[in-house]
Amino acid sequence: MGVLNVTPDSFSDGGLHASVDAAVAHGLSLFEAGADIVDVGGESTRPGAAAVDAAEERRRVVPVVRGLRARGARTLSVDSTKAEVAAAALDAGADMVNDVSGLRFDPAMGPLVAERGVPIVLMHLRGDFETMHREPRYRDVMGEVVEELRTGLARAASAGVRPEQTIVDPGLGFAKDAGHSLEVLRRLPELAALRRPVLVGPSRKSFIGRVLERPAGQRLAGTAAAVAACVLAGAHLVRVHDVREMADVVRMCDAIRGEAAP
Ligand code: PMM
Repeated sequence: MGVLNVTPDSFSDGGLHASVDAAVAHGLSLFEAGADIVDVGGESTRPGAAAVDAAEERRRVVPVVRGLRARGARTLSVDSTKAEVAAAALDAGADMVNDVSGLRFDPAMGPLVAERGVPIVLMHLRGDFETMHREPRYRDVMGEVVEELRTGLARAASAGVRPEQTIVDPGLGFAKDAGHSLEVLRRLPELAALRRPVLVGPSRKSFIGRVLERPAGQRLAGTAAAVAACVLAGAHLVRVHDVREMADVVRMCDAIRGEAAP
């Protein structure tokens, strides 16, 4: 899954795609580089980022989804916690929803996804975008992530979402400090208990910066190491900015796992 942030302030690629045309061209280049899915997002979740209302988020996301769809994009995902934005993106041709709140922020999201019959990523996040970076505390981080994702799956089911349309994500860096994110990566196989495909988003994140003491623009090798750890631990999807490089990492890990004969 390639990341296409159409926000003025995302932490690692914010402001890069000033125009719709530039964003569409970048999205197409992610598919050419080997992405199976491109995830289009119009709200930054960076600490301290300004909240975006649904109308502004729609204005950012919809033309880019429409442009990509018109130019033959493969699978398109919309990264939003708002049902209104997701509905507009699905109308414009998106195929699936990536909800980092795991259906917690907008009660209309579950019913929308159920009605449209599209896949949904349920990510683990505690609190909201404002509070999630304030000293997250866990007794047993992976145990609690698994249980809270299980609750998210139940929330989806009670909204009428078919279980086979759900994907789970432990939410690296969301209400997790660097130690928590590293422990989640170390214990990733425990997510198999949920019996759903697993998506992980380690790309350029601050836990890599904490280990390597490098800014977001210099975390390519750190991201490669984290992506390898994810794939070798059984992740089915990885959400990354540097698609060409990470596609090689994934192919290599698949070969090591014996899943892709050379
Ligand atoms: N991370 C970000 C945004 N959306 N969605 C999922 N499912 N998983 C993630 O880890 C995730 C996400 C934040 O990173 P970005 O600002 O580079 O998009």
